[in-house]
Amino acid sequence: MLSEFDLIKQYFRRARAGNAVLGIGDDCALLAPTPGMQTAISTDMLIEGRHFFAGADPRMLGHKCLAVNLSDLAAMGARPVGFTLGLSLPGVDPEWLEAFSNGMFALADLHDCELVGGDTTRGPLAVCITVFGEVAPGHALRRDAARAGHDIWISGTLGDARLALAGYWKELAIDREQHALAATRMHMPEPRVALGRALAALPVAHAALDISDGLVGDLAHILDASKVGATLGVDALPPGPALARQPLALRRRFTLAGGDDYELCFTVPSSQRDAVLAAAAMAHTPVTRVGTIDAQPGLRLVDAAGKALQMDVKGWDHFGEE
Ligand code: TPS
Repeated sequence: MLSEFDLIKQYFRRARAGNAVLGIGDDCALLAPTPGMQTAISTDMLIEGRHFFAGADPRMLGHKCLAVNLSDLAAMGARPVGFTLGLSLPGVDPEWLEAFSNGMFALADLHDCELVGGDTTRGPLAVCITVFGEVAPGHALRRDAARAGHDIWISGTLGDARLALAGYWKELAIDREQHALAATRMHMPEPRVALGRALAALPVAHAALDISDGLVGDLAHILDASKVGATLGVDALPPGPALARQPLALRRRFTLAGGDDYELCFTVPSSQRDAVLAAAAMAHTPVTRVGTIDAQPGLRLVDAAGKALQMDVKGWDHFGEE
């Protein structure tokens, strides 16, 4: 049986040099921040049974646990630098650890984000990651920066992760192939780091967040923080490729309030549409304009003809359901 120290050495300590002055192995890691830059920090915890199913594929799980954290850096416009990993494991399963760490490091390397420390313990399967990033002062994409007259934009597509969940829950009968397509989105989200950084570099005011609890619930955070309202074109919301094959009512529900999307929702003055499209092209990330920020508080939903839609949708809430 591997000891905790052997386990870390075997699966989480790596030979390659990284960004840290001192990486894993001492009581603390030492990072040397780039002079003049601000540090962006975020933590996301994933618990078996709540954020992922028991028996989840370990390689994809390793990817997703880091991806949802990188998504928070993306939503701030920050460049990833490093992360720490807190891991609670029911036991030592070498095959599981190999696959988990490979999935996690494949994404970490893609973003030059180094594992600089962490802790492992025996317990129910749970993964807690804290990421560190850097952003130039005044450039972070804050939730309080939306203003009346801004366009609302979304990266990528929405709702496929929720469709996959509906399949697993047997809430809906979904064609096998379509479910597999949707499940890829649920298990392997792509953090929009390049887009976030390109947006942060634009010399205009902008707000952003990443959509984890569903667009309606998450957009409300921007509206609250910025003290504004919004009009959202429900049928302008881009559905994922699997959800696109589903009926209109379901498309509307799952694009508005799916959850687990990890796309960016951001607002930019409407005078800057070309600049947004140029930033998106540079980041190789599709973006869609889906609504406008208004001075009038509240969220108004409209259809393709601009007609008001009454829909009872809300975001994902771990505590609200009880
Ligand atoms: C087994 N789900 C879990 S957490 C979350 C969503 C949509 C929102 C973000 O959470 N049940 C299982 N797997 C899943 N992926 C879901 C439910 C869906 P947080 O705010 O904690 O980051």
